[in-house]
Amino acid sequence: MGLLDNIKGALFDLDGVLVDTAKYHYLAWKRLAEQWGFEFTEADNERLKGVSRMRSLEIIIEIGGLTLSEEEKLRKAEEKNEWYLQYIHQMDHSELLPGAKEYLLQLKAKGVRIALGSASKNAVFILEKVGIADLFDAIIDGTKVSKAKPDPEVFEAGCRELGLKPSECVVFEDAEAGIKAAIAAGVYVIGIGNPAILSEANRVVGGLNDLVS
Ligand code: B16
Ligand code: MG
Repeated sequence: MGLLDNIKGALFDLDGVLVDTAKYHYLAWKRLAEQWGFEFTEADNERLKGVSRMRSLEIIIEIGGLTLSEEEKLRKAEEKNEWYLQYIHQMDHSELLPGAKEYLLQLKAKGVRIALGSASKNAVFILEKVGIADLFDAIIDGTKVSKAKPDPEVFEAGCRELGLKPSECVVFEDAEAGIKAAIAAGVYVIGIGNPAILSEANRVVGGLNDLVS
């Protein structure tokens, strides 16, 4: 715990760390798969966590054994996003994961600077819906980076926007790709979720509520 007492910056992934938007991504992707006439299971959905929208679509196309032109891919990704937006439009503060807001407030009270490091292009909208947007000193999301996790770009940009060195920061991540991205950026990473899946993280906790004191 000593390390967490001395950090100057904290970078948070969104889906799976602060909110559970994976269930809405799942519903929207499933609807697309049903249109195509194949089943998309919750186990398949695990492969999409932390992965960009276009890469997610490519995985689904692979599962369904389909071939799409680049133009069709863009159209289908847009269609999925419209359904996803309808789901997340209903979100409110009750959808924050346990301990998320409390932990952010606790870090802020200690003077720790806070950044978002998410692959989502809908991140700002979601932060506003659940009422925590104003707690962030920097927001790096899918609209600001060109290389998806496991590339370190998102976390490198987060440290830079906070004006801190990677060695002064910590990343909170629920996805394997995100943990690899944090390691590649040289940031200490705390995995959120199952230790068997997140074995590359420096430390794993069940949720942010385990860190609230
Ligand atoms: P969007 P994170 C990721 O969020 C999700 O885990 C992933 O399933 C999704 O495809 C990706 O955002 C892109 O989201 O379609 O909203 O741009 O975990 O990086 O916060
Ligand atoms: Mg995530």
